Amino acid sequence: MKTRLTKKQIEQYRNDGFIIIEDFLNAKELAKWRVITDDAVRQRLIERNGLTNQSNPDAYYAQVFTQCVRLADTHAGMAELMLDERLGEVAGKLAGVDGIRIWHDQALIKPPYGNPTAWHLDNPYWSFYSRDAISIWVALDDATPANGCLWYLPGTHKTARYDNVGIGHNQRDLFKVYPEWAEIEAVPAPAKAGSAVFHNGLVAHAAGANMTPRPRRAMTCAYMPDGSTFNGQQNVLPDDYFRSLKIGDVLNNDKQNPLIWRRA
Ligand SMILES: O=C(O)CCC(=O)C(=O)O
Ligand SMILES: [Fe+2]
Repeated sequence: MKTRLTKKQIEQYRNDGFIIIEDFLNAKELAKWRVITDDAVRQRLIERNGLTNQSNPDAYYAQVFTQCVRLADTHAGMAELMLDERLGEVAGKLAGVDGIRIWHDQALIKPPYGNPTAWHLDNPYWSFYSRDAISIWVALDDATPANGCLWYLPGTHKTARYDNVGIGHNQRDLFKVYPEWAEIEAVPAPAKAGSAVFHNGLVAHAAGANMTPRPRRAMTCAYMPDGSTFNGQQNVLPDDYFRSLKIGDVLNNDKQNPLIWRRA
């Protein structure tokens, strides 16, 4: 795993709101991530389909990607991958924070000839608001403009508010909320299998359609800076925990949001 970051990479991440790290995983690690992700997704679809977005496979959103959230909760191999301190270290150093907790992992498999992923922001969906939230998106297949690699509107994390839109049928819905972004030229983030893209939770991003007869697999994880507080939204919080929280409470439950890295 390529954990060394240059000053230039950190600067680029902070300016653009995203960065591609080529060959983040080596060949052996990539092989392991593929096997574990495939197994965890297969198991989730068979055993707990209701926890996926595949209960109605004909729905538009089901054909954007097969989405399996918090696989580390139900798959020991995935837990081992996701709890790796090195992932938190890279995320934390890019974000410039002192500690990194897992918000949720998620596998995102864009199916053959799958729908595009409409422009959106991530952090507004979650139960905390932070300008330093960050996600990792690891390509398990070569992600290209042909099969639905990510695209970004660079710099938008700097002016984003916590307003958002759902990932619906219209690519351009986000511009109803942020008309000032509609003229920005989008930048693709092609990523060879094993490469990783990190992005800020407030940067505008999207993915194109998969115009190939093969799936485009990605394993991702969203991170919460340590010390973040509850904003009143449930998102992936279990009912009991959600009901016990008051707005402003620190989200420091180590089982729900493991602290995987702390600055030395
Ligand atoms: O993989 C995709 O199509 C979208 C990914 C995304 O929105 C994310 O990782 O936040
Ligand atoms: Fe996203």
